[in-house]
Amino acid sequence: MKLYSRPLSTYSSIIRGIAYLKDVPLKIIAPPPGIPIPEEFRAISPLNRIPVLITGSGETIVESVVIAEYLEERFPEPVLLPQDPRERALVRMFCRIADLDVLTPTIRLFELISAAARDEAAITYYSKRQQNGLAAVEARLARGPYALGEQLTFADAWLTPIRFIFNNYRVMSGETDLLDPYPKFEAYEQIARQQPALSLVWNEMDDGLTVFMKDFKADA
Ligand SMILES: N[C@@H](CCC(=O)N[C@@H](CS)C(=O)NCC(=O)O)C(=O)O
Repeated sequence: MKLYSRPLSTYSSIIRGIAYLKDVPLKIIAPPPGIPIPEEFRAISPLNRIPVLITGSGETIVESVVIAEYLEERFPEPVLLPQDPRERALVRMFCRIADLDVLTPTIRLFELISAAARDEAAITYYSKRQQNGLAAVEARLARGPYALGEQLTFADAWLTPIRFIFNNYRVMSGETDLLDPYPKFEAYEQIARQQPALSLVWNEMDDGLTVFMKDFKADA
């Protein structure tokens, strides 16, 4: 199987985390260089986005949630999506909230705070959404050892890259105290850095960020 991924891509990092936790035999390939991803990549993924999984039989699978569930079904050990329907719903709900209410507004805010002209109304709107999302995630987080308690789940794969981007976001936005009301979310960095598969993802993102910043400065 092949995974098209970039080290700093949050959605690709979710999938790498699951693959590393499950020890999935996977060849990781970068799409052609450039931001946005060059049009030629559309021949591989019609939506021109990563992650993209190419299965052993040559099927193309896109969308992180779908790839995650495919890997869970193909490689059931260790279980990252519990069998019990209630537990399953709680894990899935956590991941959706983390994606739609924390990651999505934060990606939008990265764009807004980097833009030449400051759109205060949009920044206020997405900041409020981001804070509501962080509060919802905080309310559901356990106090360890993993995101939702005793077992590693999909929630850890989603949370690791999402928590990662906040270190840079706090610097770029100047909101150094942004995570003060969300102590479990803030402390999740320690959990991610201590778990071998998750720390691999964290370190790959860190390396990806270093390269990105170097290229960004060279272009400026
Ligand atoms: N809903 C998609 C979102 C994927 C996505 O937005 N990926 C970003 C990278 S993190 C991307 O490929 N953006 C296009 C680009 O960088 O040109 C998923 O869950 O897989």
